[in-house]
Amino acid sequence: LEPAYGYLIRLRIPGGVLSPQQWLQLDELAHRYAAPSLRITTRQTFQFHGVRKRHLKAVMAGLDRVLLDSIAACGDVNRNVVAHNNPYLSPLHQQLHGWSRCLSEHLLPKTRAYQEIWLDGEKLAKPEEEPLYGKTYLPRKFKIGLALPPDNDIDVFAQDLGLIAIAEGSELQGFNVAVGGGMGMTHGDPATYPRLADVVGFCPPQRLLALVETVLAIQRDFGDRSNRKHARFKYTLDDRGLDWFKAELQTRLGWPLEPARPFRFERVGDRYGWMRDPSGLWHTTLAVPSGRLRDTEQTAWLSGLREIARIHEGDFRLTANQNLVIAGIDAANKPRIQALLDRHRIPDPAQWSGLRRQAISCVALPTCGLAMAESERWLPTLLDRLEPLWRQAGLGEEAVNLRVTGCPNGCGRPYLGEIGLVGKSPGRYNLYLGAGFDGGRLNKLYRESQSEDEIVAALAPIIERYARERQAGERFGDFAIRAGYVAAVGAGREFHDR
Ligand code: SRM
Ligand code: SF4
Repeated sequence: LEPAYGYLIRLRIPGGVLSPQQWLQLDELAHRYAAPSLRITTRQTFQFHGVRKRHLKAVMAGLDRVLLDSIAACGDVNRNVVAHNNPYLSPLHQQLHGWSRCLSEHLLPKTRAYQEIWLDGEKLAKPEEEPLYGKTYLPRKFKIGLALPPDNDIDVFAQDLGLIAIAEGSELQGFNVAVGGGMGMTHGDPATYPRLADVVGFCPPQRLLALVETVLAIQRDFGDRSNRKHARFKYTLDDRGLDWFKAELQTRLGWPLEPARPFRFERVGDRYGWMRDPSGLWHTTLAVPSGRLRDTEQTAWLSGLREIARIHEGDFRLTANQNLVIAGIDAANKPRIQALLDRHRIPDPAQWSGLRRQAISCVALPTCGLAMAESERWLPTLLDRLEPLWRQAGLGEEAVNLRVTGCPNGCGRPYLGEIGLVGKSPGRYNLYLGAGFDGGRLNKLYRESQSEDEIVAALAPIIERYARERQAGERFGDFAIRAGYVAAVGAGREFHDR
């Protein structure tokens, strides 16, 4: 007899796009083998929680039947590639999605071990060659994301390698290349810190695969393998310098990056509600609290989306903010889909304050073994206390980025929150303020180890003052700096400076 452990299975879904048939299969697997719940992650994919050991193979086989897998969704490899995915915002979406798939496939480990172990594939007779990852793989996980200005909906500067699409009209010219983003740190260890990626140049599409592979190989060869807390690409770059990196990159590639091209991000987060694209198709972005899809008394998420998948002819798109787009709906199907959303009480974020709309939380307890405090289960309580303050101050619709995590690893990218809360111990959080609304500036510690009451008490006067004194168009994070609550953080290394 052994303990009935519940396992986590994370899928690889580059760019977060799923067909209705794949949706129905995931729903079926969730009902048979998981909570039943599906959890949209901050990297545009799904997790099943609580899968029993004896069911792991059945889930993997079920994924395989609809051409999905969980390869490289965890481990010291390139992780799920995230991409801008609001098709109504740009005709370039398709190209970015194509690139996310292409990069994900290109950087997959070549081993057939997954097939052998989970899918009763052929027994591997001899050790395999891993041309890119070698025998020891990468020193640490590696993350790639593709963004399309003006929307920084994937938090491109939080990626190890961020690719910022540069377009002229509907023509993709290439990508600005940003290197060395990462969120994770350890409380009380200033040698660890969140860092935003630096833009180092521009790369045309035909050279992108070579570029991406070479950046990864540089981290493979120079990343610190002696200390896992210092093994991410961001530390390799800070230890050796950006000039060293650019020189190494050019030597390996045999050509230099072109100078970075102008770009401007305006916002992070998703745009909700119905939108019609120029071809006449409709898309609707749903706000999914903490990305958790399950049937509750308030909302029948799984049942509603299952019924929609049965009649939907477009696709489903997961966002890197844990939300969901039902995309490519023709005009005739729109009223039917809206009726199903209503019948299953899927919330309409138009009714929500700007604080609730942008909120993200990581999973944390009860499933995350690294959690120091609640996050997903606490967010509704926190919002119920902060939202009235936001509304009473007259800020109703005004958007602000609230990010909560149960520990400093940063899975909800909390150091990009204009209000960031990071678990310190049960019921206690560090409160960070001052991140950029466009995802281009980290926040900074304002108060340490605060209880829920203390957090509300600390934020109430700042919210009131912001409502009274903000300048035209001034964001909460910018105001927190101008009003002197925190200093602006430049480089990640300055994150802990007092
Ligand atoms: Fe994460 C570890 C959940 C996105 C930084 N993350 C974990 C684990 C697997 C805990 C563990 O190692 O035992 C968590 C599983 C919890 C659970 O019960 O489900 C976990 N991470 C998540 C997800 C599900 C959060 C969410 O609420 O959506 C996200 C899944 C992403 C995916 O689909 O691949 C998730 N994790 C992130 C992000 C955000 C991102 O990638 O954009 C980060 C910060 C960015 C970065 O990597 O720097 C992140 N997770 C970490 C770290 C710290 C890494 C570091 O450099 O220090 C850990 C711990 C570790 O790797 O040792 C971690
Ligand atoms: Fe777990 Fe910490 Fe990640 Fe939250 S931030 S899911 S508590 S590892």
